[in-house]
Amino acid sequence: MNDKIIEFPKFGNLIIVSDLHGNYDDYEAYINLWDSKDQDFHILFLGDLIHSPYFNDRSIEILDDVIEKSKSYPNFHVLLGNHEWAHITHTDIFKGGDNQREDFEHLISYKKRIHEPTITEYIKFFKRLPFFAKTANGLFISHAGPSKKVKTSDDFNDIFDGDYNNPILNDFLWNRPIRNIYRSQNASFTKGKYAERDVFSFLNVVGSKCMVVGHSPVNGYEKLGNQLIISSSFDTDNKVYLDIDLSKDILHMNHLLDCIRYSD
Ligand SMILES: [Mn+2]
Repeated sequence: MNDKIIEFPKFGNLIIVSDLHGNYDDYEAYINLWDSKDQDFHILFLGDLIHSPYFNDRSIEILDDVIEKSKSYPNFHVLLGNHEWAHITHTDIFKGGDNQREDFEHLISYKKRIHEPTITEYIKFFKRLPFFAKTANGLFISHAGPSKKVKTSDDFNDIFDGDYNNPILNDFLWNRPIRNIYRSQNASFTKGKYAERDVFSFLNVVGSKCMVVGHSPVNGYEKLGNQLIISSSFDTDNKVYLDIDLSKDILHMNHLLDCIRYSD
């Protein structure tokens, strides 16, 4: 099995949590929903654990705990997000005029006083993170996307070539949905974006029924064709996570909408 795709079996439970961006309180609240001792009870974070635009950035506390849990629990999972990817590729990433890649490096030295663990050690951890998850009951899960460039299963399998600048991988870390207001816009405006039909054709290629992503801040959740976008922490008053019974088929969006829970 490729170590960049997690495959969940047709039994047990799965909690799905999207972008935390350094919010440790939310991280803790979601961890409390999970039964670490039950091997068939999984928790999956969709990436972007780090980089807060706010004053109290607790990205390091989250990461240190995540690294510990990843070592101890086979039922604890994290996908790569574009904010972790920015450190792997040394790409600057801006929010409100701040360079969040540089700020994160400063935060490490500030929190640790000495430079241990270093950014290099965090990057090593980021490089171990998978890109995707698939469930036997019908879901495909990623940080963002899909990529319109995936037309065949070969296109999809070629993503796993070790190159973090692979353009298709980048789409799965950065692409955003085209919402209604954009529909009339021209082709250059839809670059790096995807529509309902792109979700359908991608799911067809990988043989899944529905897709789950985070990345784009939404008010709790938003549906785009057979894709569900969730916001579990960042930039929403309605924090949503998913509670999936892996033994039950998810054949269409109504089955997936039934799995939506509000965290507060
Ligand atoms: Mn993101």
